[in-house]
Amino acid sequence: MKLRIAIQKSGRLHEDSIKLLKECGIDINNGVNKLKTEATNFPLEVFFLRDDDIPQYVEDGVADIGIVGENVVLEKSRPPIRTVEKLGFGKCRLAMAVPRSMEYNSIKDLDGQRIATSYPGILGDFLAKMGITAEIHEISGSVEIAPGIGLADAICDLVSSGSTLFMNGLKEVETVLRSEAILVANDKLTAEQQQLLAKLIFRIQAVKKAKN
Ligand code: PRT
Ligand code: ZN
Repeated sequence: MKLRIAIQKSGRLHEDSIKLLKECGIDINNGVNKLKTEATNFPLEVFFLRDDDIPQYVEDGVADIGIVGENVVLEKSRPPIRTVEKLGFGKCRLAMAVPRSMEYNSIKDLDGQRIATSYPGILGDFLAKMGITAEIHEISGSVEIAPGIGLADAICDLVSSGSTLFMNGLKEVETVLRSEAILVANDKLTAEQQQLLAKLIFRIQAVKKAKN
């Protein structure tokens, strides 16, 4: 019996995910163009996937656990699957931004506006909670250019350093969500898989402790 973990195939979380496994003493053959590989010294099978697909794979039990941004889990898996550990990398925030020239005093200024985002679910919940009615335009990439081309009045997108917003003439005005990479798990693991997961979590916690 093996534990199957889904991690990002390439992108911002790929290297840190592999690094975390290594730091946990788990050696994997890191085949760049492979869909999956196996650990040589731990009963772990590793699937390389697009981050957007990871919540579904874990929810369906095709993978038992996964490493993915909390933002992706909250958007793609509603209600979200079980988070077992925060991992401390991939930190960012989902934020609202408006053109720098726009006068902005409070979230009420977004009432009736068009907001472009790749996170319509999380944004919809946030606006409802804030009592704001806005038009959500879902776009899959390059959200930051939407105000400049007249597609939207505001955006809701991931931010880390803020330089992308700056370069596009935008200013950050509200934080919708703080996010980092998390370890998620299917809720129907066998007893044996749960034991393996506990072992992995124990090692992850030791790695985190050593860094503090
Ligand atoms: O191919 P695949 O679908 O797997 O990858 P992807 O392109 O969808 O995701 P990827 O690799 O860009 O991001 C994976 C995860 O990293 C995200 O889901 C977040 O959890 C996390 N993360 C952390 C970020 C950022 N920081 C980040 N800055 N994801 C995206 N960005 C983008 C943001 O969308 C914007 O375009 O970086 C730009 C802003 O960065 P700053 O530094 O200019 O503010
Ligand atoms: Zn993606």
